[in-house]
Amino acid sequence: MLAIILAGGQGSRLGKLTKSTAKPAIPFGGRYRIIDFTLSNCANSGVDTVGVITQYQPLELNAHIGNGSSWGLDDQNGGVTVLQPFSSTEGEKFFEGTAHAIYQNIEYIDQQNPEYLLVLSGDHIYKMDYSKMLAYHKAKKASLTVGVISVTNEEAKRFGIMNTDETDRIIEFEEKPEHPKSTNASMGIYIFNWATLRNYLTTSFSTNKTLEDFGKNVIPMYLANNESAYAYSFEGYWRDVGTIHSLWQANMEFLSPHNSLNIGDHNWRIHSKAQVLPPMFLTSTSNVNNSMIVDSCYVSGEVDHSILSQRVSVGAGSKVIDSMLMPGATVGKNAVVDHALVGEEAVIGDGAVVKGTSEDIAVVGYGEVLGVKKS
Ligand code: ADQ
Ligand code: ADP
Repeated sequence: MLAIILAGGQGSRLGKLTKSTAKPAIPFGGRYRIIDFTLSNCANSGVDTVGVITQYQPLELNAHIGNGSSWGLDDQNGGVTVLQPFSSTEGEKFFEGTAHAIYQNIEYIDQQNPEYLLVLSGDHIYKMDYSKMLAYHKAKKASLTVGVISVTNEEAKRFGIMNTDETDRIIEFEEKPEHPKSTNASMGIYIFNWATLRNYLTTSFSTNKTLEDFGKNVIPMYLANNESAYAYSFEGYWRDVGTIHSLWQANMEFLSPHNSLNIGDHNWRIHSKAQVLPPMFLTSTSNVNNSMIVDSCYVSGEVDHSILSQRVSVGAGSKVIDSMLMPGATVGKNAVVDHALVGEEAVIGDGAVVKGTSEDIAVVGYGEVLGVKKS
C-alpha cells in the first residue's frame, strides 16, 4: 500500500497564518507541525512509502520533511517523496482538485506499483493505525474504504456526510451538506484499489474531466457505478484543524492531561524534524502554570494555560493566557495575549494587547509586528 498525503491546500480559512505556509506546515502543540501526525501514523502503521503532494507555498513543507529521516521514512526502497507542483503550458496553473492532483502524479504512483492507494490529508491531528483499515478493506473485498467518525450536528456541515447499510456499505454520500442527514463524517481518508481508481481517473481526464475532487466527484461516482464502498469507523481522537477556532481548540485540548490523543504513548510516537536548541530559561519573575514551554524559550512574565513553541519569549509584566505562540514569536513587556494564535516570528510590542474570546480567537499573522514604535 502506497500512501499519498494531500498537502497542497491553501487553508484559506486560516487567514493570516497560511499567507506564507501551507496548512500542513503550520506549527502545532509546541514542538510539531500539523503534517507530523500523518507522517508518524504512516511510519507507525508500517506504510513505508509515502508521496506528499504539495502545491501552495511548498518551501517550508519541503524544508521540514527533508529526506523523511525524522520519521524513519528514509529507506532506500521506500521513503518520503515530496512531489513538486506542476505547471502546465497554460502558465502557472496548479492542481485544480484533490483527484486531479493524484492524476497529475500518476507516473510516480505507477513507479511504486501499489495494489492499494491510501489517500490522506495533511491537516488532521490524530493517531490511527492504517494497517487495521487495510485489513478491513480486504475483509470487505471493497473497492473503496472511507474512514469515518461521528461528529456533532454543528460540525457535520463542514464534512462529507454518509449513510450506510447494516453491513457498513455506503449507500449515500453528500459533500458538506447544508442540512446533514447524519453525523457520520468522512475523515478524508480513503483506501482505493489502485487499478480501479487509475482507470476512472484516466478515463475522466482524457474525456470530460468530471473527477476533480474526491469528496465532490469521485465518491459520488463510485456510488453511482455501484462500486463496493465501505465505511471504516474510527473511534479515537481526530480533529480537522482547518479553521482558526478548531486549530486553537485542538491546541488547548493538547494541553489537557486528559487528552485521549495520549502524546506520551511510547508505542505510537509522534516524530518531528529533529533539532537541538538551547534549553528554555525561566527568570525569577516568571510565573508559569498549566502550560507547555519548549526549547529555547525565555519567560519573564506570566504564562497560564498556553503553549510556547521554540524560541518564544515573554517579557516581564506580560500575561499570556489560553494561547498558542508559534516558533520565534516575541512578546515584549507589560503586554497581554489572551485567547490568541500567534504566528511564527510575530512581534508583540511593549504594552500591546491581543485579546480574543473563546468564540472569536485573536490571530497575529506570520511575522506581523504589533504595537512597536518606530524609532
Ligand atoms: P476538505 O478538507 O475540505 O474535505 P479539500 O479541500 O479537498 O477537502 O482538501 C483535502 C486535503 O487535500 C487537504 O489536506 C488539502 O490541504 C489538500 N489539497 C486540496 N487540494 C489539493 C491539491 N490540489 N493538491 C494537493 N493537496 C490538496 C475533505 C473531504 C470531506 C471530509 C474532510 C475531512 O472532501 O468529505 O469530510 O476532508 O477533513
Ligand atoms: P480550506 O480548508 O480553507 O477550505 P483548503 O486547504 O481545503 O482550504 O483549500 C481550499 C481550496 O483551495 C482547495 O480546493 C484547494 O485545491 C484550493 N487551493 C489551494 N491552494 C491553491 C493554489 N495555490 N491555487 C489554486 N487553488 C488552490
